[in-house]
Amino acid sequence: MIRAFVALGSNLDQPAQQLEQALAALNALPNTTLAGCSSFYTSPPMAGMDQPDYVNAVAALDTTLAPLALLDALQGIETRQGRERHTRWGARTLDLDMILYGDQQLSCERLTVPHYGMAERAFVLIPLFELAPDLTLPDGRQLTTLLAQCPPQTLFRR
Ligand code: A4P
Ligand code: MG
Repeated sequence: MIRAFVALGSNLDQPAQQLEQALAALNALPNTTLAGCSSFYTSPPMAGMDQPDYVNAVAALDTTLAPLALLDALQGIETRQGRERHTRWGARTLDLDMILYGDQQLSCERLTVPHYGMAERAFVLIPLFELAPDLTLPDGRQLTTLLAQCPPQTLFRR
């Protein structure tokens, strides 16, 4: 069994409900249990983009799915919740990013884990800290160190 962490984000079509629906879908995945979820947080879009605010959270999964099978499952949930891919960083009904897959470091065309942007994203690090305050990344860095170094961002706990 691997403990994986998934970041959830939405800024279209009732974002908090999108996250609730996604959590139910994650819990229903084969060979996977939803082990926990952080609080939901509201934040403005990164890089001052002209979009609605996001709702973000992080979920903990216990799974025996292989990394690419889990990615397929996450993308299936995104698609079923009406995700359309137009532009990178575009507004979306649901984004599911695989933040961590156990202590594995993976890099292939479809999947880079740990997720490339996590260290710069307070909307990932703060909810992750709720679930796993003592976490150490596969490269040995402490989550608390990443949090201390993360650029300041406006984030409201809902
Ligand atoms: N991919 C590679 N590694 C991973 C991974 N660890 N998890 C590949 C998930 N996918 C991964 O993703 C593009 C491709 O990345 C996938 O086909 C997959 O094979 P995507 O979800 O189709 O496209 P995207 O989400 O538009 O791109 P990206 O780079 O994932 O966007 P981000 O980085 O997720 O940024 N502001 C706030 N406040 N909150 C947010 O949640 N999110 C974004 C999106 C922008 N601004 C935000 C937020
Ligand atoms: Mg994404």
